[in-house]
Order: sequence, then C-alpha cells, then structure tokens
Amino acid sequence: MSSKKTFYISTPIFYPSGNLHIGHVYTTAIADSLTRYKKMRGYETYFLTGSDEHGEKIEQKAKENNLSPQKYVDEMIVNFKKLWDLIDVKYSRFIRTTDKDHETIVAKTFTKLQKDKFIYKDFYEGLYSVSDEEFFTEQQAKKHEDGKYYHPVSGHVLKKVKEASYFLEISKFGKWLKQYFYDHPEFVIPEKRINELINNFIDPGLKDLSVTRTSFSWGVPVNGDNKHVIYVWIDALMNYITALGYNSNDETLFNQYWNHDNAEIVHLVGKEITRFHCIYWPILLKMLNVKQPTTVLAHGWIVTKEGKMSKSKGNVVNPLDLIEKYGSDALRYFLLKEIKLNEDGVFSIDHFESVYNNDLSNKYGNLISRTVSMINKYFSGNIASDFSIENKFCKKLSLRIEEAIFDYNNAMDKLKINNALDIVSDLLRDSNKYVDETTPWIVAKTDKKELQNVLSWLYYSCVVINTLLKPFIVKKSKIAAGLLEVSHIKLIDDLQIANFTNIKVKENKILFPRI
Ligand code: ME8
Repeated sequence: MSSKKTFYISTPIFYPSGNLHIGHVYTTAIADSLTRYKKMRGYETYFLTGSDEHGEKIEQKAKENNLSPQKYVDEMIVNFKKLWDLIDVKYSRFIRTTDKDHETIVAKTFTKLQKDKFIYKDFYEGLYSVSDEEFFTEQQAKKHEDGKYYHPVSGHVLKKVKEASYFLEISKFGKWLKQYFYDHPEFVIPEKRINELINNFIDPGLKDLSVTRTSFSWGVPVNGDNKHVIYVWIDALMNYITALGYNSNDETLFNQYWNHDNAEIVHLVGKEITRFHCIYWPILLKMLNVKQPTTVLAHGWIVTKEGKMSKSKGNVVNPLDLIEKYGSDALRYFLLKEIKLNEDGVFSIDHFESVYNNDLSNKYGNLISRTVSMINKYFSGNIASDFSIENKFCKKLSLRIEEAIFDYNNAMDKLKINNALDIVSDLLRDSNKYVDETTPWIVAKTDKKELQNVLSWLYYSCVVINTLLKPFIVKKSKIAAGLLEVSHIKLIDDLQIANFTNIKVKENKILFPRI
C-alpha cells in the first residue's frame, strides 16, 4: 500500500426518475471541490457518484414512457453524465446499481447477513411511499381528513401494504449506535442532526427494517427466493463499498480507500436522508464487520421563495439554463459560497447575478486583470521579483496572505466549504484595497524599484487567490493560471515566494464580463 494519505468521498446516488436540478448539482459540486482540494494537498483521492436505478418508482416511470426499465435508465443516465461533464464534475467512478459487479455483491452480502442471522423472514404490514422509497407506521404518518395517509415531509400519498418480507435486525443495535455517536462526535456533521436522530428514532426504539419487496421485480433478487427483491435502500447504500470492490475478487481499491486506519471517508447527503446514512448504514457496516466512514455530512436544502423545489410547485431550477447563460464556474461558485452548508439556502436569480457581478467580475476578475495589465504596462510582462517587506502595505498584505492560506486549509479540512470561500473573498477584498492604497500608477512615475516590490506582492497574492479558488472555479482559474504563467503549480505547498523569483505574465484577458 502506498504511504500517501487517502480521501474517499461520495454523493448520494440519484434516482433517474427525473432530470437533475441545482440541488443535485450542489451536493456533487461540494464533493468535486473537496476532491480537487485534497489533490492539492497531496492526497490520493476517490470520488464516487452514480445513480440509484432499481425499485418500484423507476419501474413505474419506465412504464409511463413505454420503455423497459433498463432502457429507461440507460437513457436517463446519458443526461446525468452530460451534466457532470458540463460542470466539471470529475468523478473516479459513476456507479449504477444495475452494474453487474454491484448486483453480485449486493446479493452475496444479503446471503451472508442471512447466514449470520441478521436477516429473518416475516410479514410486513404498514404504510409505504413509492416516491420516497420509505416505510412508515401509522403513528409516524399523517392521516388527512380524506382518510388517507401522507408522507410527513414530502407529502406523497402512502399506500397500505401487507406482504411477506425479510427483515434486518437493526433493533438490537440502538444502544451500540448511540454510544458510537457519543464516542465519534465527527461522525455526523452538523451535530444538531444527531440529536434529531436520537430523539426521533433511537430513543423510542429502533424497529427492524423490512429489506425486501414482492410487489415489483425491478431489482436484485434474493438468492434462493426469487420472488423477493432486495429493498432499494440496502441495494443503494451498499454502492459505497461495492464501487471499491468490497467482497469481490479484487479488493485493491477497497483496501486503498476504505479498509485502513488513516482512510478519510466522507459521505455527502442532503438532510432528508440522514436517517438512512446515520442509522441503517452504520448498523449494516457493523453487521458486516466493516469499518465505519469518518463523517456523514448532511447539508441543508436549496429552496426558492416558493419553498422546496418540486415539480408540482413549478419552481425547479434547471442547471443547464444557468450554465448556458452564466457558465459552469459561476454556478459552482454561487452554490458553494452562498449556500451555508448547515442551513437551507434560498436561490434567486437576482442574488445569483449580484454575486456574479460583485465577486467574480469586480473582485476576482478585476484583480487579476489589473495586475496582469500593470505588469505588462510597466515591465513588459516580466519582473525579477522583490519580496521585501519594508513597505508597510507590502508587509500587511504578506501577513494577510499567510493567514488566509492557513485559515483556508483549516476550513477545508473541516469540510467548511463556504467558510473557505469567505476567507478567499476577504483576501480578494484586501488585495484590491492594497492596489488602491499603494497606487502603483503613481509609484510608476517616480520609483521603478518600489514598483517592482509592490507589484511582486500583488502578483503573488493573485497566484495564491487563484490557486485557492481552483477547486471551485475550474475553467476560469485555469485561464487565469495561464495568464499568470503558473499552470505548473499543483500543490498548495508550492505557494512559497521562493518559487516565484522570476514573474511573467501573458496578455490580459477578461475572465468574467459583467452582466
Ligand atoms: O434520495 N437541495 O436520491 P434523490 C439540496 N437515491 N440538495 C438536494 C436537493 C435540494 N433541494 N434536492 C436533492 C435519493 N438534493 C436516493 C439516495 S444514496 C445511497 C440513495 C440532493 O435523487 C441531496 O444530496 O432523491 C439529496 O440527498 C439528494 O439529492 C436526493 O437525491
């Protein structure tokens, strides 16, 4: 095994029952940016995303479209991958629950759990939401005046079911899980979600989970009892380890990214699926004797002024429209900076455009542009750098840069993406202020040596800012790195002034034209 530190991150695998919207882009852009950051810190990384293709909902959708389920998901997945390409989401693997290696391990794991007596057969009687793939008791669901039961969060209608089913004996693990939460405070971020789980599910007593269905056939059948199809959530959760070859003939990736003490493993999820990832998943791993992930980061929702995005409200924001009009970098930047990870965040076009103009055009684009123009104008694009700090503004800026790199790393290591972006944004503001304070165009008239010093620090600040923005602003930061002639800088550790003795820039280009 190599001695490099490893980082493994996953998004939920999304249902191909509809097109992806900015909520899905949000989670996936967080995962992609954290991966790019970890690479800049010298980690070996593995980033997993994919699609959750089995189940009754997909079977129904396929029927509505007059297609076989396989054909239907094959078509939907083309759009998923197109979107990820457009927005620079560079995953290591796109797993589909219909992938043969995944299906094989899911069936094999089910058999193992039966053998180990964690799964038993009985009858399931209760309420089920097809759209949310979720079961409820009558106490948990809302009964309306019309006599029907509805999902307490999504509002989808629940249907009564009674069928033979296999059950996973999770009721035995409540005590263990509660202790695990106390011993590993970093396991669920934000912490407030742990209390919700304990109060709503663990303390009242965990109920064994129905893990198979007989009312549809689009899924992985139980070995030796083909009428039963393995319940979607077990099938889906397993993707996080089947993707790495867990329990297959080749466990190289599993050993490299999961199965060792220093492996950093992060699952990103939206808050509505915290229960599945922080209760069922850790218990399943415990049953399989597999180590737990480091952290489940459950972020809030992107909502619009009309509330949570949903087709019936007609407020679903299509990422393709935004990418076409403003570019993929602007969408990534907006979502990652303006939506606070732990809270719900409101999306509006006005806000989006104001962030585009203020942050990307006026602050970032303008700083790079001013700097490149001045180095071209006063030094024909080439300075022998002077990083002395006698000038008080140079000194102040040098300290600010050092502090920003430190704080940024710290925030990113703690997965606090929007804080990291605030730190870069502050450095941008201070660097633009530095230009106004040092007035290089006046110094140019009197003191070329002083100008060399002032512009060296300004250039260095641009390089640092641009490097720290690389995980978020993928395309334009590459262009800016070209203008600043630092395309070879790959690691944050390379950002030392000793590496910039000879400063060169190319002809200026506008990065973000104002809108
Ligand atoms: O739940 N704001 O798939 P799904 C922020 N297949 N994030 C949002 C969002 C919003 N408004 N809407 C969706 C499933 N998301 C299962 C997962 S994993 C083993 C199985 C994001 O297609 C967020 O990450 O309904 C959320 O958890 C996920 O999409 C739900 O995607």
